[in-house]
Amino acid sequence: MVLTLYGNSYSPCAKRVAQVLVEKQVPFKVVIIDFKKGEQKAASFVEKQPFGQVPLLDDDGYFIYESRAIARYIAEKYPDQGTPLIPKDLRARGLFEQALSIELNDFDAYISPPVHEVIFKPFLGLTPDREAFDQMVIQLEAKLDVYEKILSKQKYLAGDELTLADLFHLPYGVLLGPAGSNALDTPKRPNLSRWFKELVARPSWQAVKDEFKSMD
Ligand SMILES: N[C@@H](CCC(=O)N[C@@H](CS)C(=O)NCC(=O)O)C(=O)O
Repeated sequence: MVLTLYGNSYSPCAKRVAQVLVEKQVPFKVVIIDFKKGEQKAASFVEKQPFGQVPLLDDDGYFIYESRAIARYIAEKYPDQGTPLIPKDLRARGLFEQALSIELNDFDAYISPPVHEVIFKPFLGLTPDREAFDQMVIQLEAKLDVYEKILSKQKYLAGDELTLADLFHLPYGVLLGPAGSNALDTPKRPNLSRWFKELVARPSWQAVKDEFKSMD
């Protein structure tokens, strides 16, 4: 049975999963969860995703949520098709786990707050605080300086092969420019810019970045 992904076009996390499905050449259909109608908090949805959030994946009655966990499930379920996104060798896998931790703790934790401040607050009828945004970006930039060092020695975050850890940066990373910071695309950090531009240009990202739609 074809996989079903619940989400919508406003959800960076749902796009994170959609991109991995495209990379792995796995057909999927989508069910749109309308935030304006509060569908993510409906009892029938919360039964499957107790936090009342998207994305949620249904694989023939097996339900899994949390975008990164879903992505790993997909990459492990289809190891021999599409792009290999999880290294097999023990040491390469260790560095992959390291890169996943970096993405979560040194990137996501620092980029989500400024993006929420400027991009998502207005959806909730709240006014963004530009000064707070600027302060948060300063903290993010300190982390990106470390990324620059890492990426000056290797092509990707876990080494010279692309992994899930790289792709996981995209959904929030692409919102930083529209939010008002060029921290991911500046001559100050040429290797970071090279890496991020290459990720953005991937056909899988181009296919999912705008519209949340079935691909089967
Ligand atoms: N850590 C979760 C975060 C899920 C999340 O924050 N989802 C947002 C959209 S990206 C959502 O459903 N927001 C609606 C709400 O919280 O009511 C993941 O990676 O899947």
